[in-house]
Amino acid sequence: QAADNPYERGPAPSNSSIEASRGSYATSQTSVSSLLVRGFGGGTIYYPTSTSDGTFGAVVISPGFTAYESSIAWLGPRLASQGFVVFTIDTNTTLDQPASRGDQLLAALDYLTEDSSVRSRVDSSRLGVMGHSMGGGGTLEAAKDRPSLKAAIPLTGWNLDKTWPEVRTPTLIVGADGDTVASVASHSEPFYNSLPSSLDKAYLELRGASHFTPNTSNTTIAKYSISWLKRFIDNDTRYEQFLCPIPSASLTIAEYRGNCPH
Ligand code: 9J3
Ligand code: ZN
Repeated sequence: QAADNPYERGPAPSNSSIEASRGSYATSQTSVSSLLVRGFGGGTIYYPTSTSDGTFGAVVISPGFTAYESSIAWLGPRLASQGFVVFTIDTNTTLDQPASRGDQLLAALDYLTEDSSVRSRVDSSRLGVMGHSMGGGGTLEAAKDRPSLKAAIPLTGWNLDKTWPEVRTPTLIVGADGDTVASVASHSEPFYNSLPSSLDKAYLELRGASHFTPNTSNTTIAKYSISWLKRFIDNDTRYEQFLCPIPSASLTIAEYRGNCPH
């Protein structure tokens, strides 16, 4: 790791390294039973197997309405292999609303850093949140409630609250151009627009995508999520090149907005 950034992990990135199905770290996983925790519904922790690179930043990920952790499981090894501890969770009930999902993301972060079997591998000062749909709505709730979080990424997020000027956490909003459940016009775009203009923020609209695109492996979601988490959880400016200048529209990107440089 570079002397000027004690948090940087892994080799210098390239476009192919952030698009790859796995990063440079071999990963392990451990299940967390819902019977042994309070405040969320258990889940699976994915983490770099080696302890020789010190601690890692961590991210908790919530599924959406009626869904289970299986619906976001692909992100576990995908992100962990790049050098993060990743906790995909179940919620207390699959019908929990976004505010509850936000509380549950924070409870799971607390469990991860204080009680879990991998707590010694986690840097408790470098944490982030992600989620799909109502879990994305919960991601915004968690960031609003805990401004010490370093990164937030709602994926086709859904929330009745459209205004997020309170957020102080660098936030990447991911929407889908063909989403008819949480249309970008009613959800992701107002979320993005309402975040403070001074905040490190970005809006990625996936092209040819639906509300459920975040439920299966997706290279565009992965490469920009990895870059955002690296840039803001690890303060790893090697990843700034993938975020700024603003990526152009393409076969997979309908629109990208943001404030650069970060
Ligand atoms: O988590 C989601 O998929 C939220 C979208 C939804 O079904 O909202 C209807 C109440
Ligand atoms: Zn609001």
